[in-house]
Amino acid sequence: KYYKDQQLSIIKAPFCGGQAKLGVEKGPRYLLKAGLESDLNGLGWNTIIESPLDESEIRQQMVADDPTDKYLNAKRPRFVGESNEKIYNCIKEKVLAFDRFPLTIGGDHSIGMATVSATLEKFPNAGLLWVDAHTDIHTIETTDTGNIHGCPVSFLLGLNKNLNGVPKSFDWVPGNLRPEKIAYIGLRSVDPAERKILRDLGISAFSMYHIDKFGINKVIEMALESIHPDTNGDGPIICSFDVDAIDPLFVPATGVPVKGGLTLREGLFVAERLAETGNLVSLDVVECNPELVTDGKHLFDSVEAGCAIARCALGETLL
Ligand code: NNH
Ligand code: MN
Ligand code: MN
Ligand code: MN
Repeated sequence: KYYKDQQLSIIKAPFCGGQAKLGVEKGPRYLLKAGLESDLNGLGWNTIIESPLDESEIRQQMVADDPTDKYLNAKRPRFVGESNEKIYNCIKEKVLAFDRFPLTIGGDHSIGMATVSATLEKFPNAGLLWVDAHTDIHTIETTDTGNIHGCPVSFLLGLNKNLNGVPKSFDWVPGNLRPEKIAYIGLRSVDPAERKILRDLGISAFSMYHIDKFGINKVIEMALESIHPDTNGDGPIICSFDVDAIDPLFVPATGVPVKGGLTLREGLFVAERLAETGNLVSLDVVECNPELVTDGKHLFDSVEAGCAIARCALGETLL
């Protein structure tokens, strides 16, 4: 509906600087090694791969650990800001400018500030569905861990704009997403400062409690209606899918696992429902860390779940 006939770009975003654990930069390579591109081609997509960041350079920069790259508690603001600017420019200039669907594979979730910002410029009316165990809405001042993968939503909302001394590396972020256009699904780990932001801004948030209470189908309908209230949920949708939304029983290879999450089916149902709407304009699949496993089955399960989210959202199970 929103793009030329099944033209797809897979943007590899091998970034790890938004959190502390090495290995998440390997996510894109592992998802592709598992056959993601040919699976999507099998669904009729014409695929190009974009590589705005170099995996080994990113890893080296992370290991080198520049101690001057800090802002208050926040770790590596320059590394995060500059790397994300590259992803943002790539998506704008090489993907969206050619009317291609952006599927961005991470990488840690800080990259959501780049992918969502880029897509919003093409679809200003789009709503954002953030599927995650966490809200990732800390400001650069409230973050207790200092990990900026817990902050991308605050950047999208422009909450870091009027703070003193925020590094220039984030100047490219438009930060004009309105809080009414966001809905969360899958929450079960929200820090006190994040809870306050959610409440103050009145952001729609569906936690695991709501999923148990209403069922995943009803929750998705409520989430879509809340981001597109005037059209009964109909309108462009950006989905940023953190694999840690799904229970660690199914996706153990992720940096901040939280028990009590979505079943694999519930996670895939979200993706399938998005495909069914025909309204999906951008998808991220992030936070798969192939290094955080103790056996091969855990690795296979986690990578396969990431691929399945992308396949389902791009139409695999539409009949
Ligand atoms: N809220 C925590 C923090 O700010 C955890 C964020 N971790 C995530 N988010 N994986 O998706 O550090
Ligand atoms: Mn996240
Ligand atoms: Mn998360
Ligand atoms: Mn096992």
